[in-house]
Amino acid sequence: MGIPRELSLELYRKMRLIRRFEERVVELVNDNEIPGITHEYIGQEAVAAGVCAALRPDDVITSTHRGHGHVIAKGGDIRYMMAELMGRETGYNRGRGGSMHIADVQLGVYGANGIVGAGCPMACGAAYVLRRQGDRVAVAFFGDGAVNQGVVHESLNLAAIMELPVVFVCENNLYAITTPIRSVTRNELWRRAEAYGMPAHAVDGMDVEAVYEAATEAVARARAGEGPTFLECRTYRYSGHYTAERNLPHIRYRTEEEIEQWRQRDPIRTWRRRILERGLATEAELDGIDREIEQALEEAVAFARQSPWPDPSTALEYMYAEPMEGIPARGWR
Ligand SMILES: Cc1ncc(C[n+]2csc(CCOP(=O)(O)OP(=O)(O)O)c2C)c(N)n1
Repeated sequence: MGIPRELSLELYRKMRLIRRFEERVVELVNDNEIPGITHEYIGQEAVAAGVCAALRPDDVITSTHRGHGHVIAKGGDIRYMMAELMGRETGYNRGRGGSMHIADVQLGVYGANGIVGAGCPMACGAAYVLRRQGDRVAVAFFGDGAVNQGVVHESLNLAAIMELPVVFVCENNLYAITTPIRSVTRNELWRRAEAYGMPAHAVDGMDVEAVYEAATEAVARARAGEGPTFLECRTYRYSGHYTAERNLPHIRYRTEEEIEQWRQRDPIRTWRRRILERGLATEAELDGIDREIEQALEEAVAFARQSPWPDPSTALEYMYAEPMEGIPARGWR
């Protein structure tokens, strides 16, 4: 019954890796080894892990400013991620993109994105092309705040009328920076997508199994040519909107009690317990996975630290796409 052993352990491993990667990243931001700030995904791990487990390697995703979890769940290499965050030449984007812009086209990661909602039209565009090439699927991850962006509504409408193979994954963590969703959106988020004519429903985003099952169904629909689905995954970020929020004690928009209530439903702890209850693994086996993750993390940090900085003389490289011969046919050249 339920998810088989191998996948159960893989989901555990992915969620735990995302959590520990981010905890390590926060330490490195505090130590100024990672410049600037990052947006933590801690608490939301079940969404990325559950959705990406339902995908094939050749499917694609678009991500958000809170994208580390999505990239790791899609199979991203944490050595290249750590190097990217530290601004090194060996990073996914040669140190130019940083935390908010990790992309790996081969891996099907069409970019994390700092523009709220912008991943939705990108996923539609990708899906439009993918559909002509076979049965690949595009997933757009975005937050509850993005649901009030016009571009998201255009994307939902377009995907519905064109029956595009897209799964819209809204991670409703209740807040857009400090704005509670209830103060800007009256009805249930999934109902808006339903109005555009696609299956849409709410999912427990703290339960990786529920997310995996909902995503599997949505992906199967898309693959079969039956068009888009909208999943509102109800989840919570334990940390502030971004790393520096902890230095802004006057910013108060949620209570300690609320945070604690969600922590009680921690997706990793819950899943670990369920694995043990189902007899799919022993404590020792799960501890072994935890240890492997710690080692992989330290290797990633060491890899990044030993990697060279980009050569300043190349600062202007990779700023613009190379124009393709003959496109546009007439125009600016
Ligand atoms: C188009 C656009 N408008 C505003 C912003 C500023 N901004 C950055 S993050 C954010 C809130 C996003 O909230 P949500 O979509 O719920 O994602 P979450 O941060 O909760 O993951 C806003 C308004 C932006 N980056 N892009």
